[in-house]
Amino acid sequence: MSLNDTPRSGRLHIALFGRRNAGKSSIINAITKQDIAVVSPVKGTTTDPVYKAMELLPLGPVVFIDTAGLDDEGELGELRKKKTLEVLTHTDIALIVVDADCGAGALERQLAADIRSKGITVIGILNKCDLVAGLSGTGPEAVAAEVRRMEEELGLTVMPVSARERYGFKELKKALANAIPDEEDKFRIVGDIIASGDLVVLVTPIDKAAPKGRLILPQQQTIRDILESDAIAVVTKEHELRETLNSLGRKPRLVITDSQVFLKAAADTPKDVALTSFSILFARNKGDLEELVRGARAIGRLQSGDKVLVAEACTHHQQPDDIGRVKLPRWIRQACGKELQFDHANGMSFPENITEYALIVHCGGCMLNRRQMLWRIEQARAAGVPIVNYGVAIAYVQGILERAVAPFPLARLAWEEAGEQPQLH
Ligand SMILES: Nc1nc2c(ncn2[C@@H]2O[C@H](COP(=O)(O)OP(=O)(O)OP(=O)(O)O)[C@@H](O)[C@H]2O)c(=O)[nH]1
Ligand code: SF4
Ligand SMILES: [Mg+2]
Repeated sequence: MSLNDTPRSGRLHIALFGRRNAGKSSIINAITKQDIAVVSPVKGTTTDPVYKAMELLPLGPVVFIDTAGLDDEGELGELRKKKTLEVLTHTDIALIVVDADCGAGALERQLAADIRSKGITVIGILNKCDLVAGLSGTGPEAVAAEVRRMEEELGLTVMPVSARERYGFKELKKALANAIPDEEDKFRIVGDIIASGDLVVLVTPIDKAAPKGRLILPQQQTIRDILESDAIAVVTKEHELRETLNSLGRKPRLVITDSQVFLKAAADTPKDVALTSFSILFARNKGDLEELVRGARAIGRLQSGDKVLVAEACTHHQQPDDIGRVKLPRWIRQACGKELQFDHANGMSFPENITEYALIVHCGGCMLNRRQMLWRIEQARAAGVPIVNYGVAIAYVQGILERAVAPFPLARLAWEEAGEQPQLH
């Protein structure tokens, strides 16, 4: 599977809007440093929306959408405008492009207001700054004045660029990265698989390792998400789970347990009640659970001599029985019964050559946002290397992954597609 096979829905959609000849197509070429879009001085060169999927640092996988000018005239022009505006139904970030030589007017003001009313992030681009700088002879000041005027008129952040001279694009990419809508907000922890009025039971051990006087963040976030769904959260320790379930009066929709007590929770939760773990919920919230389940299944297929990369997104202080350095390698060796070679990588990027690995085991990625984590998964997928995260790998080596992913149809399918569970050692 190549990078460009990523379904469009998994990528950030960035669409360019503006009048004909504003330089929308030229900007796509300048950002991507490729001649993707047709550019010409003839007004109305781009007639239909054009999609281009690519990897773009520091944004990750994106789709650029070039559109036809919104000031097009006649019957055909109206039709083109309609098609252009339809693009907004799947746009994450909209860019309004203005020709610095003409300035922004009523069309751009209306467009900015319309896009904002749909809740879509929007940034202004003042293009052809080379012309303004050249004309007035005052250079950067003239550009700055024009940017201020446009920011006031449209109520937007405006980035000055020249697609012809190819400047301003590093800053524009940074502005895009900052404008990425917070996906964690959109992507629920459990809210999408429960309904209002549902009972959800949470099993949280209170042992020596638990922090004093409070619940840990994933537990708090899960309770919050349940309450936001108008569902009912019942919190218990593992020892009281059976009694809790008996006293509920009706079947809960879901039991969510700390992975450490999964086996006890599984024994005490009737087979017809869905059971999962906090780590599985967060692997799904912060990544691609299906892909991670496929990665876990690859543990059973490892061969002696295989190289496994343990990747952590930050360089945290290492404990004597560090999970990434000590515990996980031991558990994985035990689970597959093979002699494996473990390499370690820490920090924001994968090593150059990941194709030499039979498996990547990634940390939970608490320092990464969903998009960054998805991008790493994407890099592994593109290189044909299975990838799993700590939470899913631990569930697998404990033999609990199958039940823990059962509430999620796609992840369950990913489990089933991998065939029979090999005998764990
Ligand atoms: N001086 C200058 N000219 C530019 C710049 N960007 C684009 N142009 C020119 O402006 C004209 C229109 O550029 P396009 O990129 O085709 O504009 P567009 O917005 O895609 O136009 P339509 O597809 O017709 O809507 C071309 O002749 C470009 O060479 C720039 O930064 N500076
Ligand atoms: S889970 Fe968080 S703290 Fe642990 S290595 Fe990954 S980013 Fe660092
Ligand atoms: Mg064009």
